[in-house]
Amino acid sequence: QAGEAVPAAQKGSWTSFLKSLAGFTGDLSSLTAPPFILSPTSLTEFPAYWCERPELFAQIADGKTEEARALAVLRWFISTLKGQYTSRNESMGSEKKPLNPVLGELFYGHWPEKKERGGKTTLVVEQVSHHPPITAYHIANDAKGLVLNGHNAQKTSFSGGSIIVKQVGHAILTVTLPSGGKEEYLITLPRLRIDGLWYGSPYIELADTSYIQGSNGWVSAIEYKGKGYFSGTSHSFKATVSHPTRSSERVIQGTWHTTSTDKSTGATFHDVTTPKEEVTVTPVEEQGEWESRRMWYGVAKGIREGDFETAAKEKSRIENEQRQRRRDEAGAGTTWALKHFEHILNDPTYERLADLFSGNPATEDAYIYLNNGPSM
Ligand code: CLR
Repeated sequence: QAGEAVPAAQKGSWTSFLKSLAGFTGDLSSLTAPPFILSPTSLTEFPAYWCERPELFAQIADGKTEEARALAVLRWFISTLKGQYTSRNESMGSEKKPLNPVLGELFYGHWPEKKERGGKTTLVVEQVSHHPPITAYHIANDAKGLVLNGHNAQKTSFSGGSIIVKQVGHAILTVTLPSGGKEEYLITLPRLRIDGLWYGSPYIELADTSYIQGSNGWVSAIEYKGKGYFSGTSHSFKATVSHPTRSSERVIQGTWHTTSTDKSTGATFHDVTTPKEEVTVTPVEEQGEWESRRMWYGVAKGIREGDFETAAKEKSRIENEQRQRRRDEAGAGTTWALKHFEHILNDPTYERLADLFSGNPATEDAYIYLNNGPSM
C-alpha cells in the first residue's frame, strides 16, 4: 500500500517529496525530504565501506600470481557491496537521505593493526566539492603496500517510480609488490536504482555492469541483476574474470550480500555472512571542527532523538556559515583550498588503464592525495 512505511503525520510531505522527484535531474541533496527519511550520517563517512573487511583488502598483497591478485581484488570488491548498499536498511530499516557534506568537511579513521593484515589501515576523506557534491578518499595499508584512491559523485534521475543513480568517478587501487613492482587496478562503479519509494521504504538494487581493469591485463566484468534475472533473487551478480592471452574465462556467480561460487571450481568465492569491522574514529569531543561527526553533531543528535526542530536549526546554522564563507571568498577574490587532495583534470593513471579496454571515457579528472593525513 502506498506510503505504508511513512508515519501518518509525514504522509503529505512524503507525497510532495515524491512529486518533486518526478522529472528531476541533478543533485538530490538539494531536495527537502520529510524527517523520517533523514539519516544522521554524512556522505563523507561512506568511503569507510571500502575497508570494513580489512583482512580481505590486505590479502590482495598476498596473491602469488597476477591471476591470484586479480581474483583477490574482485573478492574484496564484491565483499564491500553489502556494506555500501544494504547497511542503512539493516541499521535504520530503510535507505535514508544522508547529510549533504559541506566543502572541506573531513572524515578520518583507521582499522587497527592485526597480524593477519600486516599493519594498520588508514582512511582520509575530504569533501572536495559542494556543488555538485564530490567526495575524495584515500585508504592505505602501508605494511602491505596497498593504496586505494578515489572520488565519487552522483548523477540522479527519476524513472518508472525509481531514483536512478549513475555514479561518477572511479577508484584506483595500487599494489606495490615485495619485488618493488607495481600493479594498478581501475575500479568503476555500478549504477543504482532506488526502489520502494512508493511505500516509503527505499532500498538499493544494483544494475548494469562495472569493471575492474588491471594493469596486468586481467579484467573483471561484474554484471548486476535484481529479482527475476539469473537466479530469481535480488542482489544477484555474475562476474567474468578474463585475460587477453587466456582462452577461457572464470565465472563467479551469486548474491553480493551473501555468498557466491566460482563456477569453474565449485568453491565458495566470497562470503559476507560473517560480521564486518567498522572503522575506528576519534571521539567527537577530540575531533577538529571540520571533522564530519563534530561538524554535524547537533543535527545528528536532533535526527536521532526525533527533535527535528533542533536538527533543522543546526543545519541552517551550518549552511548559512558556508554561504557567508563563499561570499567572503568571492569578495576577497580567493577560492577554498583543499587540504589533502589536489584536483587534476586528466589523470594519467586512469588514461593508461582505461585505454586497455573499450567502454571507458578516454580521460577523467582525479584527486591526487597529498600524503598529509593526520597520524592515526
Ligand atoms: C555514495 C558512495 C558509496 C556508495 C553509495 C551508497 C548509497 C548512495 C550513495 C553512494 C550516494 C547518495 C545516495 C545513496 C543512497 C541514497 C542517496 C544515492 C553512491 C540519495 C542522495 C538519497 C535519496 C533519498 C531517498 C532515499 C529518499 O560508495
